[in-house]
Amino acid sequence: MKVVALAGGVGGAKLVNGLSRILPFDNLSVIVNTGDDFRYSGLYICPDIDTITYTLAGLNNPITGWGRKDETWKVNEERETWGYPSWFHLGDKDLALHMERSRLIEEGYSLTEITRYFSKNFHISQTILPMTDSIVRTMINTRELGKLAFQEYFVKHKFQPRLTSIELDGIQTARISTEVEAELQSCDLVIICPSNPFVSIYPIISIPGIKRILNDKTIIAVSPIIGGKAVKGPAAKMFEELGMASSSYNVAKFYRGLIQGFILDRADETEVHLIDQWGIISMATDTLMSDLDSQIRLAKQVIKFGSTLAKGNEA
Ligand code: FO1
Repeated sequence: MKVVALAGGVGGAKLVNGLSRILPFDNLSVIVNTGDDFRYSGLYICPDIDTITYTLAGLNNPITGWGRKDETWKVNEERETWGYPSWFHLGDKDLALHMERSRLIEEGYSLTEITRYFSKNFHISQTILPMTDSIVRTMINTRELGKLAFQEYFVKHKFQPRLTSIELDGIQTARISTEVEAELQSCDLVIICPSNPFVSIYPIISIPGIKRILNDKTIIAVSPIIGGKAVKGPAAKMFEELGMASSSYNVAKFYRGLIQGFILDRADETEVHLIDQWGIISMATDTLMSDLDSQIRLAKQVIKFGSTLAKGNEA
């Protein structure tokens, strides 16, 4: 069974890592959010692509979830002595990757080509694809500070300003790449990873060509909310600021019309019958991925559940 996973950063990377241990490498592709990408210190940074890449290469920092393990910070420290406002921390090895990507972008290579080259360099066999080669930027409108680019909101202001709405600059003219189109067309199952629905998944499913293909696919989503709380990041806070309770039920509601299946944590099992009412088949299991074993265990359950739905849709 050919699987495409839609993913943002850390939460997505954990499930993708589990999937990579149980599926043949040529049966797994990951389409990654690039709405968080930005230029910093003159460099082209793609945080979510890099988190997925480092994770599949076994090089990710297990404490932060982003960046490299066994990292040094000499360049960052040196720049801080010059008074450089380094609110976004770049380790030395990570920096080398951003420098190389920036050089290749300057030379005219697409993000899809560069991501493939990096994967090859790190001996990753699965396919990692940016959601688009067009420039789409997630902008966060806030009560206190107005419109902020995603990383300013997320890292610089530690997602403290209150969100009023989200905009995707460039979305109207964004184009699906031939690689994303081919992977989606040929897959049997799409898995929406337990990433933030608003800022990690919404940008991907908003790319005009992607949305069109998804309408014909079997899609299941895994909730990033457990017992009303986000495992990491601002998802729970965003639900509340947008006037909704932070719950798996509201995650399923957000994906209503797109997904056929939904996986939520046992802590939220009482929400299953509410979600089923919308014709979404849901399943409760342990969704917290605190180590490799739990990533693999969840991945197995996701594939088993997804296969049943995909076969049902074929019949
Ligand atoms: N997140 C932080 O909270 N602080 C950082 O200094 C930081 C640096 C960073 C460098 C490279 C990279 O690929 C990711 C980095 N992140 C950092 C994570 C990133 O900003 C977010 O986790 C994602 O954009 C949200 O998915």
